[in-house]
Amino acid sequence: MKQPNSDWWKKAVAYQIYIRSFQDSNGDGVGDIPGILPHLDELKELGVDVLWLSPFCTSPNDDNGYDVSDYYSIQPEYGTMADLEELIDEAQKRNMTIMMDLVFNHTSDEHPWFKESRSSTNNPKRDWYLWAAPNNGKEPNNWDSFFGGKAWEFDPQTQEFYCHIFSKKQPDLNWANPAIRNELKKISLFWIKKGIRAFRLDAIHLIGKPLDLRDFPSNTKKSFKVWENTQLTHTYLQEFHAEVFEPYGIFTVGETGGTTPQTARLYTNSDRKELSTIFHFDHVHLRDNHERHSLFKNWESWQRGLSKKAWDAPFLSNHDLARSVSAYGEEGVWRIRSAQALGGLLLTSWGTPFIYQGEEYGIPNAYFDERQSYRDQHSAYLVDQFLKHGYVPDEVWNSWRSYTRDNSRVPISWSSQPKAGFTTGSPWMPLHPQYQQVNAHSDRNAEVSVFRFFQELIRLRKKNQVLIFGDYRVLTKDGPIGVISRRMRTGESALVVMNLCSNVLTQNMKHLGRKQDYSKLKLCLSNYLPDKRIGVVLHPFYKPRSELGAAVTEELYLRPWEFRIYL
Ligand code: ISL
Ligand code: CA
Repeated sequence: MKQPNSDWWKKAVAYQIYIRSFQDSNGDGVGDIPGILPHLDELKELGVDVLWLSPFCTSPNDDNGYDVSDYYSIQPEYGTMADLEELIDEAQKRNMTIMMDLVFNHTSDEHPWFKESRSSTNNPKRDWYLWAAPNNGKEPNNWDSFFGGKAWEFDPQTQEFYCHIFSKKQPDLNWANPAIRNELKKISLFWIKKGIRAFRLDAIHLIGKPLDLRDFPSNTKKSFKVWENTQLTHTYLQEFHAEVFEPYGIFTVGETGGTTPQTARLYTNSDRKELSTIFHFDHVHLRDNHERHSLFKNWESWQRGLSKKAWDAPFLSNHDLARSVSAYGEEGVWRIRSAQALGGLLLTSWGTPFIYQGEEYGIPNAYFDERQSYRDQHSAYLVDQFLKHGYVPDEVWNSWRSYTRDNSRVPISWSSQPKAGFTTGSPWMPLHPQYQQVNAHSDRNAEVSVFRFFQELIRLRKKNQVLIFGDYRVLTKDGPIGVISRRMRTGESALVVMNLCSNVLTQNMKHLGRKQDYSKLKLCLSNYLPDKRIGVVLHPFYKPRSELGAAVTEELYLRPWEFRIYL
């Protein structure tokens, strides 16, 4: 067992497994818990320490497990409690920790609590959810749902509305009721007893809804602001910290949309005793706004914002987003180099980095040709809304293919074998159209490999604490060239240099930072160095001007998507 209160997770690298799409073990076409076991060794080889598993509790699957109907049992299609216990054990043997995804903002409408709650206005569990009488025959207030439409559903039986910030099959819990908070603590302790030492807290920024259920001000476009990241949310989290997280030394990451570096610090400043760290989403909107060239600028502003007294949980993709190489890199000739460089940005960041399954192989978006290949009904609903509002169908279709969260839910391409090595049956969602060329097996055996570069990055990060704890100073702010200086009080320092675009660029170092901070450093990693194992120069068009051990030159010549570390 990990030592309570030690910050072991600060040195950790985390990896997200979306169980459904990771590996099927029994041929039913759905990824499952036993399917994870045979991959533990390669995850260990990669260097990851924490495995975040997407929700595995029993669920009617309106939202792939983010709608829980029983917090104490395992979704049958994912396996049994014994399978999960075995996974926890096997992970522990390898010194890895399982992070559980707690979906506590809402339950499924099929959860027995909700069934009771909706049965009558005086049921003892009525107050476990958010019910309100109609306002002039309409919704009680003007709150919107993230999945489109209003956040209220009318229930004919008792003639009142219940609140659902997500789908109407995901009614929101009433956190103001202490009975609910006690139930949720009991659930957390049940899983802690099973050996879980890390939690990801789903949509946790939404738990502190204003008690008066007030309207959002008419001058804000969306209602999200009134119930996001409120003071009440912090109060509830402090209670959980004292009673659940702190006593057992739990690593927590809260999913907190709508945060700024300032408000993020309220959650993660350790003095406030709330969460170890949070996921924030500023950078994921860059692509929607055609601003992905400003990734570095956005990224470093958060890094600076959190690098004092707070801890970040940097990520580039997850099960709700497009593939990172498609969103911020290049899918064509520079796919591999850009996937490597993005991995570099991620794995040298301040905070506990989260890799999303498949990112370590540079898997791009799938871009299916048929609409019926996609599965997520909530993104489909949004598309229909756009069409209804007169958007051009081709444009909607193309942007859907780029943005839909189904992109990251396509089953992992493990090999060029039939069914991509994911299943022996018929997969729950179509396989990646490129799986024969782009897959885990071919990447690991290629001359230029994303996996091996990630592995090298993690190895260096763990060996050189300056890459984890060193003071973070950014020397170029605007990108696409990023230069970051890291420095420990002991004098140990590092220089991280990256070119996040497909052009050759040069960077003059003359007036950048304090020369003494990096004049003695030597190049120890680049994605353009000859691979030691293969012993060849990897890119035929560029001479390797940099050699291992080279010093930082006054003029840095950076190839497309080159990523370097000097130590
Ligand atoms: O709050 C947001 C933006 O400000 C949203 O992005 C929100 O955080 C996000 O949609 C929440 O996602 C999580 O909860 C959902 C589930 O569908 C997602 O898969 C999950 O990651 C409902 O449980
Ligand atoms: Ca299965």
